[in-house]
Amino acid sequence: MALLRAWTRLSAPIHVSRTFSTTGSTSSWWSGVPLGPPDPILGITEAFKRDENPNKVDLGAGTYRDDQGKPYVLPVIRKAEQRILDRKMNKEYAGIPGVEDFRKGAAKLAFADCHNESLSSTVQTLSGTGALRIGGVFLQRFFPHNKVIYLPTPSWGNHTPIFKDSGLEVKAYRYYNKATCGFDSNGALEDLKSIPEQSIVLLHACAHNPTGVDPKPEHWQEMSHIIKSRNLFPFFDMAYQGFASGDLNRDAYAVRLFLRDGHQILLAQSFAKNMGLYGERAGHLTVVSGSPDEAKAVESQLKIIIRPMYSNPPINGARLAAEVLNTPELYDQWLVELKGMADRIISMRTKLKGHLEALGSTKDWSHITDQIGMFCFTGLDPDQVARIMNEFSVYLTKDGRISMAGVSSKNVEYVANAIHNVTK
Ligand code: IK2
Repeated sequence: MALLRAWTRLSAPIHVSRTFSTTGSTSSWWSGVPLGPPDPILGITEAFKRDENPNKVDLGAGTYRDDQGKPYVLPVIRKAEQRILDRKMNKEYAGIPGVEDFRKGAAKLAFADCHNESLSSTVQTLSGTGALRIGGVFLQRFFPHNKVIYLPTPSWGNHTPIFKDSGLEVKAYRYYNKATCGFDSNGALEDLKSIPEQSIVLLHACAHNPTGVDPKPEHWQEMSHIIKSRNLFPFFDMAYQGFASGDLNRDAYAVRLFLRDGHQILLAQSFAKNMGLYGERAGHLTVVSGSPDEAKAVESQLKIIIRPMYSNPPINGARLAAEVLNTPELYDQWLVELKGMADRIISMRTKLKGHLEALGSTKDWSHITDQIGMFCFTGLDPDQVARIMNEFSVYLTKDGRISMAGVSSKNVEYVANAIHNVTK
């Protein structure tokens, strides 16, 4: 009690000092701070929470739900958690580049036999976002040419702020064809051919967010060729390995192709979706160099970037992921559970399209099943999005993106009916 009284006395002047007189009027240090807009993706979840309609459906944020609509912790993660607990490990700092077993496992998962360890600098990051940000700052400091990054149109909404805040200039290349709801291969290839040489190009390795539209292998081959011959630098964002097709190797096709074609790349990985480690923030960044000495220098600079930002990364998520990646029995179990998540999403795509057709929709919904991964770019325009939210309490992003992971056996018919009503 005495301590509390002392604290109250001590803290009082601090509070008073925040309100002060400048030009005769009372002001605050923060009176000039403008109110920012809500996050375009996470703001949807907030609106969903406020809605009292019992039939409401949240298809905004990209987080996996089971068929009961519940958040899903993979049983293999529970098992890994128990094994780690049983070991009674200490809580020491991991060191600036993070948990070593995790870094080794993450690089192997992405690159398989295309991996030359002595040429790679790797660091554990604060999930995929952190990998993009550390990579962005590294490019801003050390990319020897145009500090401009070209993003596909559209791209994940956070890419532009991440790279702008990293100090890069952000430009765009064509990617999505609105007319076909598919990949704009002509537009993308044409733009890649005209981007100024020695610029940076961001590529979604698989399960493109927000469109769900991926280039075919032959498109990737052509893109790799153009990017090489035009002396562009590829930065891969791989947030969905295994989550797109259910097959880790298939989803890593583009990354491995580029390595085999002799590109030096940057790769951002996230374990949020494929291991369900969202809030654990387990991510990874690799920079591929031209020689082992270069790789050492690059790693030293990555550490210099990280140290004043957050010093070193959290250990729990990385330990969990490492346990799964490096224990054969757990790894095999993970493959099954990962495929289970991918297959449930694929089956919801088929059901959603089927219900729309059964309701008599005359529109072509084949893009729902052609697209891949967590998201479906429905083609709903902003008015239709506003209507489906207001009239049916189905929440999605303004660009018409729905998270297929939020569609379940229980709500798929309701969602189809809502889409049909606003599009007929
Ligand atoms: N890169 C891409 C392309 C992503 O989609 C994400 C995750 N986005 O998920 C939220 C949403 O779009 O609704 C990331 C990177 C980074 O995710 P994290 O930082 O959680 O690993």
